[in-house]
Amino acid sequence: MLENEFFEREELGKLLLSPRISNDMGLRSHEQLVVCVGVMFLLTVCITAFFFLPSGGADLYFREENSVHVRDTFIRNEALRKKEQEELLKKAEEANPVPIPKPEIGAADDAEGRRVFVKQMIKFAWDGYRKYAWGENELRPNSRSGHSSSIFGYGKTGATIIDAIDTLFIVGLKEEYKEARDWISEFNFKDLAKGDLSVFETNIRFTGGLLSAYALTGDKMFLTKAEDVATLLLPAFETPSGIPYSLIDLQTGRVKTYSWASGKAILSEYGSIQLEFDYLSNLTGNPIFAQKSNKIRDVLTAMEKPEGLYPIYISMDNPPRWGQHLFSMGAMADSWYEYLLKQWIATGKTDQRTKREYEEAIFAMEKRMLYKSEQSNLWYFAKLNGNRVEHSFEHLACFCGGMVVLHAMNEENATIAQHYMDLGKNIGHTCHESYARSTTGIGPESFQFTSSIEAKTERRQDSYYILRPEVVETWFYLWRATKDEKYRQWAWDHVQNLEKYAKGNAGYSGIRNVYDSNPEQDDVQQSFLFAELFKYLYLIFSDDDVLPLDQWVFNTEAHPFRIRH
Ligand code: DMJ
Repeated sequence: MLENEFFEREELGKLLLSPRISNDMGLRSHEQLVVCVGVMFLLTVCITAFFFLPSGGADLYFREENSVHVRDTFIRNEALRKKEQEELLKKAEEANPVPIPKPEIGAADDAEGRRVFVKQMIKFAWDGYRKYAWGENELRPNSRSGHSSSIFGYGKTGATIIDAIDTLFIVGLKEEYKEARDWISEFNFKDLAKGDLSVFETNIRFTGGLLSAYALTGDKMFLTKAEDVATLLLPAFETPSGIPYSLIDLQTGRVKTYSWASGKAILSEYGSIQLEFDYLSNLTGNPIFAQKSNKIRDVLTAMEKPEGLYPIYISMDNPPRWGQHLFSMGAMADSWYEYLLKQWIATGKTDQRTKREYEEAIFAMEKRMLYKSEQSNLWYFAKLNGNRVEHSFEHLACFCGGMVVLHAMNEENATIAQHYMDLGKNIGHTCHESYARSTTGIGPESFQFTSSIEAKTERRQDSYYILRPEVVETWFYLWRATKDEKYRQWAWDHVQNLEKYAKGNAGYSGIRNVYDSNPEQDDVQQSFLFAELFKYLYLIFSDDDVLPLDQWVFNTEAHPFRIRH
């Protein structure tokens, strides 16, 4: 919230420096002093109070993925945040009066036109970031200022630059790529990072982004930076079991788990290290990274899984113990399954243990958690809490359609391949229904299946959309696998809805309620918009020889790594 601090300081400066205070009021010098001290006291109270207010929208959204407790805070603070954002916007309008011109939808009636249109969207969003938030983690597109969510700590580490650079390269935004490259060549993560960083997010966005920039360009600088970042994360792996802590402070070296996780690590986090670490060791010849990620895998292989399922929480002792028996295909679990499959593919299908563990895990989930809705025959993975079934499916979980299709594309056994192709189509359809059944044509964060609703939500706290990619990601894999035009059309519908509802003054923003015909924007342009949503949209309108899936595998942040053959 540094932008507010800046504005407060500006106001403070104006008040203290303005000669009109004393002249207009006709006060003597000791009275002026008393007035000044009074004003300063009041301002100090205001500024201090400000720092105790909750942080911005995306912080809450991110934490919301992980903790139900935060949802209450979210609702309570909504009105407060709205007011705060209106003020911010007003001040930003004064400070930056000329908005960047927006792209026109034009004659985008074939794949090429649509691809060019997506490229224009990327340029528009990038220009906004470049102009108003360069070096910050993310952009507030309406306030036209920097933004940072809690996953990045509180330093200005240019997350958008690193998450976006491979997309800039792929779509051919050369000037923009060059500028990003120059910034990264001076990037010193150790100096810039402040506070608690998420080990998982740093790995998938920073290490992953830099590795893919290297894989695409062959520019060694990116590989060196990727190794630097990953090396800084290594202290988090110093635990009895080797399962890493969730958070690390690079300045103090302090490592910890989330306060709400009761000392436990999270499946999707410690389980989504292997692609990056293994690739890094392979490229650099430095074995330490692969050793760390293999250790996690060995520990997991040795553990007994309840009915073949992987609970979300695990202790960090040696040997570790599972926490509460919560199972999901979505938040806090998702990319663990994704990485099992992709690690097998990334190693040129040589890692058979990983393939077997992937198949066993998905099979167990199909058995216990896969449902078909009663009225519309929509397939989805429910959540399990012990034996209690929650008929809820998340936007995050929609990635699994693409995952099973990718399995089908790589599977030799035709029956198994057909089974997962069908499942992928069904999941892609369900997630499309969650979009089609909303007012904006954009799907909510989470949706339910009950006797009265299917693929919709009536929960206010689940109705938002923060530019997530998982649904388009699944349509991308389905397009590549089937060449059914409907997947391109669905992607194009999403582009148009983004234009209508998510476009802000200088970029794209999340929306607070997908069921609102005039939705309020959350004023956050997530870094994964560039890394994932834009990339998948661009690729779905491209030919298959742009990043062919038999040569490239995407990490969970959609950063492409070369498959080892
Ligand atoms: C991304 O950072 C990654 O895809 C991650 O695995 C899950 N969530 C976001 C996007 O929604």
